[in-house]
This record gives sequence, structure tokens and C-alpha cells, in this order.
Amino acid sequence: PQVIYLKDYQVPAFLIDQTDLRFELEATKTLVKARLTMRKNPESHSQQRALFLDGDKSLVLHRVAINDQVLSDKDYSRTDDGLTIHDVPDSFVLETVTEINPQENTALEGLYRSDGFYCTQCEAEGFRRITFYLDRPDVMSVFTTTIEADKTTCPVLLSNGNAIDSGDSEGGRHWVTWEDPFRKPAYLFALVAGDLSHVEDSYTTMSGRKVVLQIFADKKDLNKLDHAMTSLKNSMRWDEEVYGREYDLDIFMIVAVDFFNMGAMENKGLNIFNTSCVLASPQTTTDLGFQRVEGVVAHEYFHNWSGNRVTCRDWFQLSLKEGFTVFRDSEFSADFNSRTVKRIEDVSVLRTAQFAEDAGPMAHPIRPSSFIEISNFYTMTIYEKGAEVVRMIHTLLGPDLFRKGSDLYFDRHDGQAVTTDDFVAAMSDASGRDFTQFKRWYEQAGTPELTVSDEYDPAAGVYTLIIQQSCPATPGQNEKLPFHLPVAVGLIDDQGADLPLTNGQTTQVLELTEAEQRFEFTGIHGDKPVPSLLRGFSAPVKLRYPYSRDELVFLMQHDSDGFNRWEASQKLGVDVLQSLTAAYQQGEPLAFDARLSEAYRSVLLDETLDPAMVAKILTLPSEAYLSELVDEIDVDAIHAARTFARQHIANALEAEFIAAYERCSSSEPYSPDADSIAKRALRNLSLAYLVETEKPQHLSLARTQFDNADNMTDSQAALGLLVHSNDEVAASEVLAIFYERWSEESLVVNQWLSVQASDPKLGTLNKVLALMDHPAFTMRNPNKVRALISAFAMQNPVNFHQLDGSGYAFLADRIIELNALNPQIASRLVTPLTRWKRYSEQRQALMKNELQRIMDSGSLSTDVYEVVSKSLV
Ligand code: BAL
Ligand code: ZN
Repeated sequence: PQVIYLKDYQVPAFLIDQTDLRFELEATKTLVKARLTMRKNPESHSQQRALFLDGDKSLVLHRVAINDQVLSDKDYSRTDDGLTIHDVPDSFVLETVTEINPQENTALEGLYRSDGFYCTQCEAEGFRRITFYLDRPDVMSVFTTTIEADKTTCPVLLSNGNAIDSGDSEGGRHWVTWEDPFRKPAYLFALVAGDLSHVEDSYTTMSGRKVVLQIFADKKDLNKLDHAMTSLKNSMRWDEEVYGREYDLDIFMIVAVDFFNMGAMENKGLNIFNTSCVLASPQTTTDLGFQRVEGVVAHEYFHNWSGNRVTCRDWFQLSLKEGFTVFRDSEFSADFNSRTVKRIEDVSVLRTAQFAEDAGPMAHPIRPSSFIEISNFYTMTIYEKGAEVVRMIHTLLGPDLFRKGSDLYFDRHDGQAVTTDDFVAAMSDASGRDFTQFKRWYEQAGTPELTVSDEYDPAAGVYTLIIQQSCPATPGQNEKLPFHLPVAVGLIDDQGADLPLTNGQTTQVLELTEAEQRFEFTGIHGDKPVPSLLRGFSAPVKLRYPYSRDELVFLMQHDSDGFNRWEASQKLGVDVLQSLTAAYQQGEPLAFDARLSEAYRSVLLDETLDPAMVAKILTLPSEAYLSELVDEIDVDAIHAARTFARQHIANALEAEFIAAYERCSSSEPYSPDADSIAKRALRNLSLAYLVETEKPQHLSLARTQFDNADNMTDSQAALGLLVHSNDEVAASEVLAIFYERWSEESLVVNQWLSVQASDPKLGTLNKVLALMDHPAFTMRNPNKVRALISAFAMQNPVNFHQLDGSGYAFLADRIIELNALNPQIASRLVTPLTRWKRYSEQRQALMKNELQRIMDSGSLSTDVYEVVSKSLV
């Protein structure tokens, strides 16, 4: 497979001013008639007269004509990746007729059928599976699309923009023509057809234009669209208020489909969503699900400006739209929910999944310099670290200058395909700040590590922080230059009060630019202050400072920065759990440091605290995070240590957990508002600790909750606890009841699959194998694969890493199977095996063996090939 390099970028030799498409839809034989108005690109120095169009090998070409002249097969040549027309004039109209087979498209890229609906997914390079085209984001064109299909099975025919014409045709068929006035790259093209129902609302923009809002779904899901509609209207208002961005078409549509590789897709005016990111009802969706719908609806809507109006020049710039848009959606969610809790959730994901990626064989900068398959770069790094980089710009500039920068960016580049350099230049030009060094964040991979020490001279009243930074080597990058990063700090006196700092505030943003730097604070008196470092997680780094456990308890109680109060609890938890892990490995008795449970007790008893924060603070660092912190991951020791700690805490705080459970119970009907979500979080956390005691009365409490729950959050929490408990009878009873109740709800059945796949009790693999034959499972649906296979491989370390290698072999078999069906999903599944270097020699050998077996298994997709080959280096 060919490696594609950023340094080889060239402007396109040809442009497409107008794209007119006609789709004649049939399940196994759809005709795509394309009429492209093209010309040579005046900005290109290429003298070439040959025109190369991208086109997948699955396309069947029926006809090619230039300026109404049908070409003979001597005039062009066809290869596996496209079509070359040997000689074209400076400007011309190219017509092609191509045949595709949506029914057999299991890769879910291009045009495919999902449960009887036709739908498309074109990002990044799916359009070339629909027709021959210049399938690159810097070729932007005005599209009109006519869809013709059977009127009974496809009463609804949708594409981008506004519907401008429609009519009936022969044989019980009909057609609709859509016109999108905004130039766009092909990756933003969308088509949907089928027997879909919809809900409708409207939104009046800040300039007084009325926009029709429609959300389409299967008829049985119409009652699950209110939350998405509310989230959409909130997003539209927020983008006007916070970024001054107004929606630009007369209609905005969302369609829910069950078979979808991604979470959702921001096609212009016609977003297509995985059902998991749009459907929500109290009975079928957890609080987390509600929040996910809100966040994803916002994310896709925000792309209308950060992605669609201003798009990417090439796919190396993916973080231009994704990092910025994730930053935008996470600020939106922070404004609509608890800001601190949202930050904790984002940082938790970053520090487990993204830091692990940054330390593995697929590590890449947020602007990669090469790739084999772009689909492999829709990563935590591009999205989440990309968002952190934008957040750092926001922190360095402050909200007003950042807004000036984003205004300049949108104004300057509206209608263009641009680069991350253009984004940073707008921020720099608007603020007068120099971001030259900062741009290393776009070029260097790896997670920087900060080592902090301090000095205090009470006589002089000077407190000094000494911060050193380094960044580990990553593939292809041995040496790293120092980053420019903001470190937000506070200093806390012995009474727990924030000290005023040099800037007159209680939090100061230090700008680290050197490998080692000293920062002095004057006018500091009394006992040595305790530093509160990296407040709000102001930079995506690992930070080391030799806090004592007593200092961490102190910070948990007193830090005025909510994020750092939680962070202190995590650091204390990590310290305690690492001692327990070491004791377990050495065969020593496990001794629990009561300072942790006592700190938890005081947090639990403090009724002034937000219950959501209490739940976060009382959640021990995850096994995934603990794994990320050590050189060699001992899954069994980590699991044993964490289980021991949970049991100890549960027994020590049993009375307090019972009280919290009762305090947070509610007789009000379900509502997904922040306060109610917070109470359910603490209530279910309390229940989880109570069940950890293994006392029958607490298992009964879980069963009562399961039986009486009026919402999926409480029902699923109880289900998980019972299924993962040692009470096998209760487990099989609730599993049977749950399935019976929800067998018609595909997304709920996915939860049922995941709960079983993530059961840490030994022997889960056999259950997973059996579930693969269950009628509820199919390898063709990515949501099912994620629910069963990914949940087993990524959320069940003890079973996945069994020393007989059975977990690894199971995963490799699934990857080989999926490689032929759906390469994008297959490639995602390789992730746990890519981490082989982090495990014991015995496990390393087994994991590598499976990677090699995948490599040798035959014709690998570029997706799987890239990840497996890079992992084997
Ligand atoms: N652009 C792919 C899906 C998303 O990030 O919104
Ligand atoms: Zn996105």
C-alpha cells in the first residue's frame, strides 16, 4: 500500500464548478449519472492534459462522454483506484454513468442500505465508491442531486440543500431534485431514501430567518426524537451567541440510521446519525446516552461553520475541523451542564485512550505528516488532543481575543479549504500574539511530561516553582523541542485559602516555553503554600509533583478549583492503588490506607457539594488509567488491587452509602436535567459500593431497583451490578427479564450485550462466543460489534488478557472476519493488540503472534494493514 505524505500536497490540476447527479435507486443495481462542469485550475502549474478521477474498483462504468462526445475505451483507462481520461480540453462537461450495488456494500462507505433505507457516508473518501470524481476536500463544487426511486418503498428522498422540484415517473417511481447553493467538497455529499417518518420544528435565526428543522427515523422511533430536537435548537442559539454563527439554509435535516461506522456525519444540511447518537427516551436511554445525544447533535451542527463553510485543504488538516469542533461542543455541553464534571469526563477519556494512543505505535501529531489510510486517523489524537490544543489557545488568549480570532478565521476563509496554519494565523493576527513555538503542538506527537518542584524562602516571601518539560520519543520522532503551554496554578495557604498571586488573582496562567523554567511568586508569607497545579487541566500533559498523601487530602477538601479537587482524589487513589498493586505482586498482605476512605467519608457527608462531583471524586481511578501510568501493565494485579480497595471503602462507608442512596432517591418522573442526572449518579455509585460488600440485603436493593426503575439509567446500573456479581441466579434472571422486555429495541439490546461482555468474572469469553450466535447479534452492524466484541476486548482486561491467549485469538479471528466485511471497523478492533509492548513478555509474545496471524491472513484492507504493520515494528 502507498504512503501519502503531507509534503507532497499539490493543488488540484482540475476544478469542478458544478456537479449534477442523478441517482436511479435499486437495491442491487443503482445507476449514478454524473454531469461535471470542469476546467483546468488556474492556480495549478501542472501542464497535464490527462484527467485522473478517483473511483473505487467496485464501480461499474457504463458510459463516459466529454462535451456530449461518447468516449471509446481507447480514450481512457480504468485502474483499481480510478479512471484516467487521456486528453481533456481546458474546460469541458464530463458525463459518466456508473453502476453500484448498495445492497452488497457492507463496508458502509459510499451508498449503502441500512435496514431497508438507502444512505451515504462519504467522509473521508466514500464518494469515490459512488461515482468517478475528484474526491479530495479542496475540490469544492455546487451540487444538484436528483433521486429517483420506487414510490412505495422510498417515499422519502433527501439530499443536501433545498428541494427544488419533484414529480412522478413510470413504473410507480418518483423523483425529487435537491440543490445545495453552497460549494462543498464531495465528502459532505449525502443522500437518504426510504420509508422514513419525521418530526418537525422550526428555529428563527438571529437575523430573523425561519429554518425548518426535521429529524427522520424509523416510524417506531418517532417518540425518541424530542431530546435531539431540543439539543439542535440549543446548539443553533449557542453558536449565534458564543461564536456569532448563523445557520445558512432554509432547512436542516437529521436522519437516524442503525448501521453506521461513525457516531454521526455533518453533511451539509443533511446530517446522518448513528441511532445511538440521536434517539433518546427515558425508558431506553441512560443519562450518559442523553448527554451523548446532546453533545453529538451540537458537534455535527457546529461543523456547519467549523468544517463545512470553512473546510480542510487536505486530510492531514483533519484536526482543523475536528479539534476545533470538539472544543466547541465540549464548551456547549459545559454551558448546559456542570462545567467541572464535563471537564473531568473529557480529561478522563483523554488520559486513558488518547495518552495510550500517543504512547503506542500509531502515535501521530494532531497534524500527521503521512498516512496509508485516512480512515485510521479519525483518532482520539485528532479529535480530543486537537480540542485540547484549541483549548490552550483559548486559555492563552482569553475568551475575547479568542472570539476575535475565530471571527477573523471564519470571515477570512469562508468558502475555502484551508490548513491548521491558517487557523493559528487568524488567532495570531487577531491577538498580536506569536504562536510560532506553539505550532509544535501540531507537529510533534507524544504526551509531554512536566516535572515540578518548588522552593520557598519565607524570610524573603518568595515561593518558586521550577517546571521541567520533556516529551518521549514517538515513531519517527526521537527528539522533541520544548512546547509552549499554559500552566494554570494557584497557591493555597495552611487554612485552605487561595493566596493572591502576582497577577492579583488567585489563579495565574504561567507560560512554559523552555525545557526548564522558574516562576517566582512574591509576597508569600507564613507556612509553605501547597501548589494547585495545572488547574482545569490547562494543558494535555502528565504532571509530576511530589505531593504527600496528606497534601492530597488537603487539596481534595480545599482547592477552589473543582477540577483539581477531583484531581487530588485521583492522585491519592492512584498512590494508594499503586501500593496495593505492588503488595499484590510481591505476595504481601494488602493494607488499605484509611486516609483515602476517610477523605471519601467527608466528601460523602458534605451535602453542600454537587452530587455529580461527589460521584466523580468517589470513583477510583479506572483500571485503564492505572494501566496507562505504569511501564508494564499487570492486569491481574491492578484488578485485584482495585477490587480490594472498592470492597474496603464499601465496608468502611456502608452507612454513609445507604444514607446517600436514600438521599438521592426521587419520586419525580425522569428528567435528564443536570441536577437529576447528578443525583442518579451518586445514587448508583452508592448502590455499586453497597453491592461490593456482597451482603444479601444490598443485592436485594439492586434487584428492587432493577424491578422498579422507570428509567434506563437506574435499570441498567442495577442490571450491570447484578450481572457482574457472584449471584449467578440473580444474574441470569435479570438478563432474561431485560432481554424479554427490550428485544425490539436494538440500542437497548446492545447494552445487554455489553453488560455481559464486560463481566470481569472468569469465563466470559465463552459467553461472548455464544452471544455471537444470538439472533440479536450480527457482524454487519458496527453498533453490535462495538457492543459485544469491543466491550470484551477493551472493557474486560482480566478476561481479554487471559494467559492462555484465548482472548487475543478471539479478537484476531474477528478482525480477520471483519477485514472482508467492514475494514474501518476491523481496523478499530486492532487497538488493544497494538499495545502489546506494555505487557509481560509472555503476553507480548501471544499478542504479537496474533498480529502476525492477521498480517499473514491474506488480502488485508489498507485500514487493517496500516495498523497491524505499524504495530509489528
Ligand atoms: N466528520 C466525521 C464525524 C464527525 O466528526 O463529526
Ligand atoms: Zn466532527
